Amino acid sequence: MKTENLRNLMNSGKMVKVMGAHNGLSAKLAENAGFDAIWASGFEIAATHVVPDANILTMTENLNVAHSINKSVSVPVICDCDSGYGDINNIAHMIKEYESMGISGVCIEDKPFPKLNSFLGEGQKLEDIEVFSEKIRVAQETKKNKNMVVIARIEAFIAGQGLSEVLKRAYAYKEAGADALLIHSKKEDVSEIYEFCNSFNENLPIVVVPTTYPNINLEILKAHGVRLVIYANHGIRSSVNAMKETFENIIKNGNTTNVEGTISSMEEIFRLQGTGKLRKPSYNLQK
Ligand code: SPV
Ligand code: MG
Repeated sequence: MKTENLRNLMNSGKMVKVMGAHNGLSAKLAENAGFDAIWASGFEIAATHVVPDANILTMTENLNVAHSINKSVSVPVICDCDSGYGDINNIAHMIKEYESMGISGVCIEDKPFPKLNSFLGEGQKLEDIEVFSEKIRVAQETKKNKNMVVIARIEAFIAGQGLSEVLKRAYAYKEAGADALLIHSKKEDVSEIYEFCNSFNENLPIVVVPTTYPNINLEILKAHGVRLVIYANHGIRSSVNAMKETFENIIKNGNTTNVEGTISSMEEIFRLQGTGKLRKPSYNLQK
């Protein structure tokens, strides 16, 4: 059902707004704020384990978090599956596992295993086009639910390549059966995305992650064929700042008086936990 929702959203013509999350609570807050879907972010999940976003965590560790996220929200969840945790056999296993957990979409990027976060260092290595195309084909052949979305993520701009390499990959991955293309860019403006959209002559939903180019206009992006926008890391970045300030303030003052006005109330957390839905037993045992 959620999977069908994601596919319908993607084809609805409206911009699908997706927020990154790293656990059930952050996903719930995103849903409550009005986001259409959740991005189970590899970067955020790695950060919450205090390890680099470099395939240090296993597929199962990421999947466990994604499962917890999926159970916490009613909107669809798209999982960041890095480069698919290995070769085509790892991809087939991954799709079976993610599908069995009710995950609505997976995103696989065209970098070799182990991947490195796109914003780390220059000269990132790209996977061979044929190797990656086969990963997409195998992902599509493996899934049982035809609505499950497989997003092919193109890292050629990230690796410092030009438009022709990005286009070559985009046509190859479309041919291999990708349901959508994530065009990643680390430029400080949206120019590479528009450059791609203006040259790509296929009707396939485009996904963007505006981390380094925050100043986007959703209407203009939509007019260029962008259908999903993923705000990939703003949850973890806002919570780290908030916790740092609170913790430092408490260490300095030895009490929590100064922070009580800025932190959430216990009642708000009780609400988020669904405490009000706890059942009262019908029996009344007298001691
Ligand atoms: C993530 O959120 O883990 C992503 C997006 O893959 S990025 O950090 O931009 O690579
Ligand atoms: Mg990632």
